[in-house]
Amino acid sequence: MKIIFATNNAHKLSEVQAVLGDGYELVTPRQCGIDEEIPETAETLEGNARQKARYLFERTGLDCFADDTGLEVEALNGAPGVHSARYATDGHDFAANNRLLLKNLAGEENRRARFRTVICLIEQGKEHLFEGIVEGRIIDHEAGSEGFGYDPLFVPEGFDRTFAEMSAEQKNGISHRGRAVRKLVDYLHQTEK
Ligand code: ITT
Repeated sequence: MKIIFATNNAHKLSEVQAVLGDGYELVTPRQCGIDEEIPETAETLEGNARQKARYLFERTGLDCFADDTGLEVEALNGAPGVHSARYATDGHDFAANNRLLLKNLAGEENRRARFRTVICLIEQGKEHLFEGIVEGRIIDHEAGSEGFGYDPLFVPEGFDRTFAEMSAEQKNGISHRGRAVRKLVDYLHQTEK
């Protein structure tokens, strides 16, 4: 079954495809002829996931979904949160974002943080939301080279390695996105029956 996934982030695409498995073929906006950046102007993850999914649905009329993810740091009152992609700069500069996060947490003892993903599926014109959360902490230096974004700084609860020190499979097994996508898969399987 083909389904459109509203992302231009290749890392996300491969993480989501791995969880969905062979039964689903993900199609990107570019493959549907949508080359412009899809607007993400809402003030919540839910709002952005819905905005991206609706944008695609209005242009294609096909089943589609989008995810929006944020890193919520307790000592920073939930920042960078919905602004995670543009924390340090206007672009998706992962290295600059990580530097700024470390700077803002310098000397801070409370390192608790969580990743939260919200997926909005539009299926036969109707919206469905799925959420995935992973709790953890921010360490004081980057470690590892797998994954993307804040992965080199984030150690999930119960582990002593960052997401960037884990294989894609290990990360997917416990991550915010893995959890949200498994809820999506459960829903899709139910509706197939
Ligand atoms: P799309 O909107 O095209 O899907 P994006 O990179 O902008 O891609 P998000 O808005 O969902 O994706 O994510 C915001 C930022 O949060 C992203 O740029 C990363 O810096 C960070 N992020 C998201 N998921 C992450 C993950 O699994 N691990 C580490 N950082 C992540």
